[in-house]
Amino acid sequence: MRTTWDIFCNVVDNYGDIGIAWRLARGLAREHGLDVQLWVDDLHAFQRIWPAISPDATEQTCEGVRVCAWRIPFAATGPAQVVIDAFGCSLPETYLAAMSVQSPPPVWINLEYLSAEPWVAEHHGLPSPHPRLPLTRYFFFPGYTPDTGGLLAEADLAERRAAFVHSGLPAFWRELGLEAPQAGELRISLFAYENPALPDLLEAWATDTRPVTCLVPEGRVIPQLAAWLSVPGLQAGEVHRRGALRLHILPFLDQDTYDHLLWACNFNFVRGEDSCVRAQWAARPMVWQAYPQDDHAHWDKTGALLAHYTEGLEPEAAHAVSGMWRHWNGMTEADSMAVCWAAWRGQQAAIEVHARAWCERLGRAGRLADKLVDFAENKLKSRVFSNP
Ligand code: TRH
Repeated sequence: MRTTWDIFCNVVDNYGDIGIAWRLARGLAREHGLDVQLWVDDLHAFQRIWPAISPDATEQTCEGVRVCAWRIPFAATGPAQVVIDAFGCSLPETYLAAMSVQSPPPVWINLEYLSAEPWVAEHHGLPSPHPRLPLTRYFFFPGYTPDTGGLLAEADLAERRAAFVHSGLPAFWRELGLEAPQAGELRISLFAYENPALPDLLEAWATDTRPVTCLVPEGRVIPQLAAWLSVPGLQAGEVHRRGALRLHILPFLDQDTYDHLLWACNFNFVRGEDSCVRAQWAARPMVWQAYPQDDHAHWDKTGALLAHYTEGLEPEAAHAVSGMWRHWNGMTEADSMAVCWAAWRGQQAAIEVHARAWCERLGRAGRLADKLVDFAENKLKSRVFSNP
């Protein structure tokens, strides 16, 4: 019998929650042969990143995962052997009550947000007893070191990327309606939240000495781009030129095609959590915009990843990377964006080499799905022995 897993995903904001839950669910089903059910409270958001999802279906099977609409009141269902609440979403009360009388009780895991901060390793795997019910919930922290929950990645990710870069690029550019890049052209993908640093970055690209093509999937940054271009709005398919800069508006892509975009571009601007990890696996230079939090709590996260990411880089290249990341996240305005961009351009070759080396190093943290399965299987075994 295959072990049953229920993953609960409450879409709070944007696409990160469902993006991560979906990547995890399909990985568990495909690579670990598990019987996975994914409960999602916003199938419309899900459909944006995975167009095969029907937003009105109560139940559907996709990529080997049973996708269920999480509605209120919650449909009565027997709990799975392993229950994941992604990012601390509250499980339905009726489901919790059923968990508490199941024998042995399910392994209950709260999948936490990814961070490179040092405290993550100390908290990874810690138990927390439920205040009322005879249940224990474990905190599972993804992270960048082997003593954390590791990072989401498919087992064949590196091979698929290498094959794509080797022979898939011409067809990919055609699919997006672009010609192959000309010599010296820089192709940049831009996925960002609204950002006061954006107009100066666009200016820097427009005045670059070589051609810059910026590819922007439709999203939150579009109104700012339209304002900078002095146009009333922007639609997918539009192309605008300002000096050396050519801006291409793309439709919002499905999750796998977005990966291809990251693999195809020379430089990726990403945001939040999932695209940040995917950009690192793309082995290309990147700039991360952390999800903005109250009291600038995201600056600690940015600083922690930046410190880790720039380890081993020559000081000038590390300075160029830090300058871009810090300016882009509003952490400093010591240098103008024009200065940051010139520094980045000056160190581009070294930063490209580093991005490839960093991608190799990332594997040391381990793959999140493997670690989660090991963790859950160990707990399941100990429960079977203590509940004959
Ligand atoms: O959408 P996000 O800003 O999500 C955020 C973060 O995860 C943040 O940590 C969390 O607290 C907040 O949501 C609630 O960024 P993220 O994490 O990169 O997720 C975007 C997802 O969308 C990712 O799976 C990639 C996918 N995507 C597509 O499928 N197509 C696209 O065209 C683009 C640009 C992204």
